[in-house]
Amino acid sequence: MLTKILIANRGEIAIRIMRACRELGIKTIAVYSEADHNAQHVQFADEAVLLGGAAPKESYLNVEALLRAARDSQADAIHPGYGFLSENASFAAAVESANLTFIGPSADSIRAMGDKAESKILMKKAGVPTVPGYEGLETYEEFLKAANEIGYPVLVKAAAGGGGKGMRVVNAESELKEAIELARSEARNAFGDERLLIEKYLAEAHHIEIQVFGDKHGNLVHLFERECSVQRRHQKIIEESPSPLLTPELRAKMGEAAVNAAKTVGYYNAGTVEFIFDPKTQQYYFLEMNTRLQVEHPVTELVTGLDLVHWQIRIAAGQKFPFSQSDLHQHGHAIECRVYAEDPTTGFLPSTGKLLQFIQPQGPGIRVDSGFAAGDEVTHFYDPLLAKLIVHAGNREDAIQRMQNALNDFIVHGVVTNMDYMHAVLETDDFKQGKVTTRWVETKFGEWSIPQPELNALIAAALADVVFIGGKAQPAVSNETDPFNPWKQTGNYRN
Ligand code: MV4
Repeated sequence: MLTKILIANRGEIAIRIMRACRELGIKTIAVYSEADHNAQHVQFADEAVLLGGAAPKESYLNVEALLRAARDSQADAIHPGYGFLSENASFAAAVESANLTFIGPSADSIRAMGDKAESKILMKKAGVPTVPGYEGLETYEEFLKAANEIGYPVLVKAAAGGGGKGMRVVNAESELKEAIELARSEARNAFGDERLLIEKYLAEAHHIEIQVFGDKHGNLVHLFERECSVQRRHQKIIEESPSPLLTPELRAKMGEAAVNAAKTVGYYNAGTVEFIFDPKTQQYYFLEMNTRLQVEHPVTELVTGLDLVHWQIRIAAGQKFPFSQSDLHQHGHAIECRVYAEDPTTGFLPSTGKLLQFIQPQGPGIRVDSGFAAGDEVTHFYDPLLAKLIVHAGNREDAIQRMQNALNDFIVHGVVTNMDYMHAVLETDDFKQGKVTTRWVETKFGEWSIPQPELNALIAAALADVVFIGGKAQPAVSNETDPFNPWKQTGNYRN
């Protein structure tokens, strides 16, 4: 078994991974940038190593510094979390070459799935349904012929891309030429690779993904689906499991397709196969595979009762995954809301500053994964994700209600958050009926505006912040007669 793991990440996911390590009796090493000296993930770890400057390239993307930190602190494995280097095949290979265990799939699996054109070709060969379209086209004439054959609207995607980067919808022939040129230069700038693919655009579809899990002995299962259709600019905001759309038959078929997709690249550890699902035709198509632990993995954990990070670590250490497909079941309903420090009234610009209050909701069926505490600074250097609020209940309706109550109970002062916005999404009939497609937020939920808080609420919030001095919770009235008062000071109390 592994004894000491370096977590090559920050924020909530670093802490999430460290929790799992502690539970398994494994020591943890945090890494951090100059902007993260006082970050929660640094305080949570057994040891911490400074990588470099605030810019990700100098710190969390700095392969040399990470490998040096692992060697100097005698780690035996590296967990990459999500984002940063988690889907970098060269990094995975470099970790293994340094005689460390990479907690994730093989470098070859990451590489095979990293290229959207190559992975699509692989999937077609394996019989996994893909969206009708073409790879490997070059001239405008070739694209024109393909588009006419497919039928508009079509979608032009960067072959090297993923997550929606370099993607362009083309509604008619008149838009095709410009779309190809724009997508090409975007792809060249973002990935240094201008190859494009073209396919049918499914406008009213759901984004449904299947969690897969495999060990290094050839066992591979799926852990059911997550519905992730509530997105803005390719950033998911609400995820849930089960999907309100899937029948048991469809779920089984998609699960099987996902397992086949993963087997094609000899996959082990945690992975996610993304599908686009057309509710009209009930057809599902492979989009891409994410070869990492995902942000929304807690939804699957609550519904299956499995700790995915525990199993990632055990599998990386060579253990067998002991469950077969028939052992796995979905229990109840889970929803995740991503609480971002961003302002819905400014087009969701990041909102930075000191967290004057940060009081997390509690109660049965409520989980909060966060990398922040009151007094912390939210900076512009990194993702503005403050916390993931995850609820679990017996059924979808109860889970929605539980989430709305938990959002109401989550107190954040000092930065603006998207919590009111998410509360309003959960309140709509479309969401309650499970009718939210990938374009719903941006096309049908545009007119939402922030409700004005009551004056009394503003006064109460302002008073609450006044007693919050220097980032430390302090009582409004200091009780100097209490011998155990942690704030008791000699001399002048005010600072
Ligand atoms: C699509 C699609 C519809 N048709 N492909 C988005 C990110 C990447 N994983 C692939 N994505 C999509 N591919 C076809 N052929 C819809 C999406 C998509 C999406 C598109 C526009 C706006 C929001 C979206 C959210 C999720 C998926």
